[in-house]
Amino acid sequence: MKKLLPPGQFETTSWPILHQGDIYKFDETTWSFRLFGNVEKEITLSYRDFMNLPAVKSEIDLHCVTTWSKFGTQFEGIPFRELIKLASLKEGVTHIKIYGYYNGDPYGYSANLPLEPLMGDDALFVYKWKDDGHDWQELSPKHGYPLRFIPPPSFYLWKGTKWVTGIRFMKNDEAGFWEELGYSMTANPYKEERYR
Ligand SMILES: Nc1nc2c(c(=O)[nH]1)N[C@H]1C(S)=C(S)[C@@H](COP(=O)(O)O)O[C@H]1N2
Ligand SMILES: [Mo]
Repeated sequence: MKKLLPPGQFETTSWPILHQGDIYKFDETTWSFRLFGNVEKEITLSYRDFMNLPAVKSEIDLHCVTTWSKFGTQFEGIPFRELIKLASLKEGVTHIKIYGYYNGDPYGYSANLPLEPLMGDDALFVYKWKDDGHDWQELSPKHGYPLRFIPPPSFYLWKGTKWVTGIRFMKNDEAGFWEELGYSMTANPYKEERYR
């Protein structure tokens, strides 16, 4: 895959760790994932339900708004589109929010995204990764174990919610955790959309 460094970014080969709050401790007995908002019927998945969905492996570049970019990382995970297949969306859904754990609140973190660009192999709920310096391995708790979202490379990495707990389907765009604090709604690194 060709490397294209977005403006204002530098390349790193390490995978830095960035988040607010404490690190979620996985407990399969209490873990669940909700599909809610503008859907005909809300759905709640167990960890087993989620992990039984078809998975893919793909290489996705990471661009963090703090200016590091990491190229050539491979991820294994469940494509966003597999979750769409489970939910019947109401007419007019254009955006989604992916929720995740933050300081004891399962829905304390969120990031908004448009629905349309998330249908490919580069929008994954990830549980394994590898790169040139690391063989295939489980995602560590710090990177979002048991499941974290990795967005397409046309979005900064704060759109990649760790410790995911649900997707809300929306008829309007709505700010998430960082967007409320002044970060970009659209967050395209190639257009250097950092703030709003
Ligand atoms: N639940 C949760 N997910 C989160 C965050 C967070 O604070 N809480 N931080 C985001 C930000 S700002 C970034 S840059 C990426 C960093 O992912 P990494 O630590 O795996 O590199 O996670 C994103 N996902
Ligand atoms: Mo970030």
